[in-house]
Amino acid sequence: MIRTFKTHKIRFQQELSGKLWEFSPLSKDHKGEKYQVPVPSCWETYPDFVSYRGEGMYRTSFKAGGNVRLEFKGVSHTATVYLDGKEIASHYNAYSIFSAIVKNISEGEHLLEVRADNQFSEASSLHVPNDYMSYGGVSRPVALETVSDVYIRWVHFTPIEDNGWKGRIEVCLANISTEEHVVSISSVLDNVNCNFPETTVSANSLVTITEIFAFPDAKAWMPETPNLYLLNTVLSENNEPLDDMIERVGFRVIEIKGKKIFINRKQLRIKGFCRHEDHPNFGCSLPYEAIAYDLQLVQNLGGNSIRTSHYPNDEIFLDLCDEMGILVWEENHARGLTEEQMRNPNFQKQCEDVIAEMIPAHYNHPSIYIWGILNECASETEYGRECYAKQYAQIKELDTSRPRSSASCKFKTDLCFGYPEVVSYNIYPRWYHDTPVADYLSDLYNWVQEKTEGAGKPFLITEIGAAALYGYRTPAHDKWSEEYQAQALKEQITAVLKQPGCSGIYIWQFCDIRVSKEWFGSRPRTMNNKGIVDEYRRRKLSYDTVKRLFSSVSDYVEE
Ligand code: ADA
Repeated sequence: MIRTFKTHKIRFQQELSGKLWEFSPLSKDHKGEKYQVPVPSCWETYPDFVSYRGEGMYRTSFKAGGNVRLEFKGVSHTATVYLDGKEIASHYNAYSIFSAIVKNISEGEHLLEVRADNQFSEASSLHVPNDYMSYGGVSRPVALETVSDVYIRWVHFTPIEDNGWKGRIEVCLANISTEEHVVSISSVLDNVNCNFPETTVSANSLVTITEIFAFPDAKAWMPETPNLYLLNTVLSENNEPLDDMIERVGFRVIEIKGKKIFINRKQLRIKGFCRHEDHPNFGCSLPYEAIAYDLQLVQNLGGNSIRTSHYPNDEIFLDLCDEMGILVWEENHARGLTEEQMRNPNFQKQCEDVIAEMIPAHYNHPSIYIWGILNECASETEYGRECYAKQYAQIKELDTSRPRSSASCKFKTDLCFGYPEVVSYNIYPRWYHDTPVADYLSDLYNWVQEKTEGAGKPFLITEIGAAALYGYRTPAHDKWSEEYQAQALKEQITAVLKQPGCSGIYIWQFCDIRVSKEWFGSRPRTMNNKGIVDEYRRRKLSYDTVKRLFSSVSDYVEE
């Protein structure tokens, strides 16, 4: 599965994942070994590679000809791609989409090879030993397409509420030939025909056309009524349809007014979970059914949002959140980087690339209501502030329709609250320190209001929680017991939901996850055990505590 809906009818598209590929570990310890493995997958889920950190070559073949476009939804975490033995692409980062076009290849069978590398190195500023696992493999779907010389690169839809529903449709066209092309573009959404003026695309260039159209009969996308519409755009030349792009959109507008976050004019109360893409059977390559199961648990718990900690998520996850009405905080890839790590010469470019790939690819998902950056990075330093400022500015250039934020752990030293629309904090009273939650939270909230440029802005708690080892039960209610976690979460959730001016909470975290054994944290089981469910999604005592508290308040704040 590439997406949960077909994105092309005219353009030829074939999924190259969803079947077995050949895998060869490129390591002296596995010399000459070859395996048949499913793609997408992580090699840590192959019987003899549970802790393999190195390189692996994946091979498959396909039949095609003409202008071939290969799209990789994610290769973990550094990829080099070869077609018929010739390098055609390389990409850093497991969590963002990249593609390659090879023009005018001969009709017939072709060899596709993908070298994946999950090693840490000085060249890698974002994938570093961390409190999550950096898996290896072709970890997300792969699509093969053939495109005409002039084709649709992307289509973006921005809902507008203006005496009824309108929408701005932007279409980016690419001409990969040496001749100029004059094309016509027409879209259909909810039976409304949206025609663009004839467009000339010069040789070897890109052009973006934009129009606003009215959709008087459209129904709003809301968590409780996630109405979705297909936006079907066709490119024709001389009245011959050459290409198409089918996107799926929802009519919802996110607004910030004072300290409040609104969706279609209703004030949101966020009841969320931070979730890593992690599972003992799948690594970070969770299939559709496993993702859907997680989302069903989130809704069963009374949750209405997921924070994609700490990287852009798979499109199948976002498609399901669109369909199930689950709000998403999506963030670029970074966790807990120090100023020294942020001074890695590759850091700024590698962050910029993730943002530049994440936002255009995920722009149309109505479930995403906010963009996040740089989880717990050095926002208390002057250099860090410059980096945050650049990344917030980059997001604003790519998307003015959504607020921005960053989850900070810099208690009373954060310098960066002047840039984002929403102020967010990760706090762990009752776990890393035994301060009463309400006192700690109100002291922090008041400091933000009195001493920072975050005053008067919406305020979110983006992490709070405690660990519990599944099955460790004790009447002593000691730390690491399920009883302790349930008690801590009860105090934490109650305090956050009561905090005036606070728009909601993300519990850390949905499920227990594997962490890089190279990380200094030395977590029990080499796992982060703060899940409400364990890694197999077995419920801990805190599950019912969270469910009771989240279900006791609505998704919206009554005025
Ligand atoms: C931080 C971090 C999370 C996780 C958490 C914890 O807030 O953002 O990724 O490491 O701490 O479990 O301590």
